Amino acid sequence: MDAVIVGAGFAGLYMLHRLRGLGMTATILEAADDVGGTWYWNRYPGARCDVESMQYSFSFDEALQQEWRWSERFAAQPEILRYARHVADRFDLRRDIRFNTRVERAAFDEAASLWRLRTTAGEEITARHCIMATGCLSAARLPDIPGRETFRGATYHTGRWPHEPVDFTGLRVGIVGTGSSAIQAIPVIAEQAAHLTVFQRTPNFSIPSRNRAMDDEYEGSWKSRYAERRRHARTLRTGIDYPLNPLSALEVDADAREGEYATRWQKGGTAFMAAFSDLLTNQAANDTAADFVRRQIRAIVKNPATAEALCPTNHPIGTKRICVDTGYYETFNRPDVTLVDLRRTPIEAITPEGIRTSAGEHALDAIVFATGFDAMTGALLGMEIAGRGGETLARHWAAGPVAYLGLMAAGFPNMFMITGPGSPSVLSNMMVSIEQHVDLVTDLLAHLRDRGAATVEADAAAEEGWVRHANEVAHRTLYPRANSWYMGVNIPGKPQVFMPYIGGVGTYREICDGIAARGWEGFRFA
Ligand code: FAD
Ligand code: N01
Repeated sequence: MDAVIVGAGFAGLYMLHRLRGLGMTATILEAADDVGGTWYWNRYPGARCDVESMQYSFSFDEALQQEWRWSERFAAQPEILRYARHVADRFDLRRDIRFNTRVERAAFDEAASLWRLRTTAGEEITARHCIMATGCLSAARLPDIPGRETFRGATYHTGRWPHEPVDFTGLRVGIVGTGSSAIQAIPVIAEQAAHLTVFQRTPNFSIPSRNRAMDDEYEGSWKSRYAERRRHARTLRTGIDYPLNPLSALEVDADAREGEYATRWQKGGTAFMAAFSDLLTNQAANDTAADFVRRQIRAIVKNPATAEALCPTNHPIGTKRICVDTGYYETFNRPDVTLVDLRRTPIEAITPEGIRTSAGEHALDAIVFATGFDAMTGALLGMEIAGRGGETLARHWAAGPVAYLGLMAAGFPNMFMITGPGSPSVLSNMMVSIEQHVDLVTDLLAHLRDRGAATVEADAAAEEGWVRHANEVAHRTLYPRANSWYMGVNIPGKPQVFMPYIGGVGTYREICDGIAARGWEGFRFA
């Protein structure tokens, strides 16, 4: 086989399609029993995208983007999963996907110039190229709370939600976490459960989605010039086409600033963070946006103590992934929803009956862990990956992930990581970043073939230079000030480095295109 791809999310699907276009033989190995990745696993109530569906979708095929119809501004998980399945069927991808196949080891055989992959079933698969499309947010993480196994009721993780319906009717439900997943799930679970207790350690900023049914006019405004709008989005910092204000928050007067925030709050969605150009680089500018959102929280939540507990104060707005919700803050006005502020009363243990904090026990029938992921590196390091000389990726990344362009790690020939650490990935519309990386790998493989080489590999100096650059750019922003999963802080013992590339999707693309145009500088061919 020419190539083996690990993962059948959007990245793996598009990669397979492009490799076939090159005339290469390729197979996807996928742990799940269907395609979809994120949208296969994250079936929790309320799960939906926060990049508008007209943009959170593939752009590589004009007929596909014209024919598919989204029912809402932000599609819900079942619809996005249907879309992934449609793509797999439309491009006849399933015949080269092996489901229920988890890769546990991938090793480069230097003598044969081949990757040898081993599955948990003990099977060996070999291929010239190995493409990791294993996802940035696919290694779900349960918290290390003592007594977790002793709980008598049902437990769930948002990122490993069961396929059969979960009915919380009449139950006392507890949810641990208040990140994006929890913020989407809480309003929906609250409607069903007899009582919902939200265990919050760090409050998060959330913007209303103002989700609505798709209207023909809006859909038409995209579809009538889809290719052009997609091209434009690729040049932008986040890969999302929404109104960007070029002004600083500090160069307009207070009324104008308030007006801008109010308009964006009313329109909803992550475009709020594009209200001014310096919200993520200037603390004083950022404070104005954070203050605005805190005022909205206090206006929505009727109980002043609860409102105060929900107000984030320990990180600049946007430096943890901004959340987008449907009725999140309003949910705390329900008589059957309780907020437990873990900063005041930390969790001591999970007991057979519920969750015990320093203030006492909360009796529960079910617990939902919305506790996130070992992001960006978790799925990769969940396998044993060995490159030249048996060097493992775990050792190579002992001080934090390093990779040239976030695409290839030095010493790991012919192994590519789609949206790997050091690329814009999670800071962007991931569909744009996935397509860009897959196209880049396709071009690189075509180049390799044209020059008659067997291997391509990142140069160690190029890798070091890229990591230095990525760090410099990150430290020009406010992002490293937050204890976020971008920094690896949520995983005990994980090296704390800012993992995604923050230079912007458009800039990153220009850099990659320049490198390719100059004969793939920083890559070694043999
Ligand atoms: P994934 O979809 O994560 O797919 C990776 C696949 O690899 C999985 O199917 C997994 O089972 C498989 N795999 C991993 N390890 C192995 C192994 N060892 N062996 C075999 N198979 C393996 N991004 C946005 O841009 N906009 C959004 O609105 C948005 N919403 C999100 C909502 C949620 C709830 C989450 C969790 C993430 C969201 N994201 C969003 C990010 C999302 O992960 C990406 O947009 C995108 O779906 C990633 O696709 P992928 O193919 O790279 O990875
Ligand atoms: O995970 P998270 P997520 N005790 O890591 C808490 C994407 N996504 O699944 O902040 C108590 O953000 C933790 O608290 P703290 C998006 O990129 C997108 O919600 O560590 N609490 C935090 O509140 C997102 O960023 C959408 O103090 C504990 C929460 O659990 C990423 O996926 C929807 C704890 C984890 O939040 C991850 O989001 C969903 C403990 N021991 C996901 N351990 C969209 O809307 C952890 N926590 C598109």
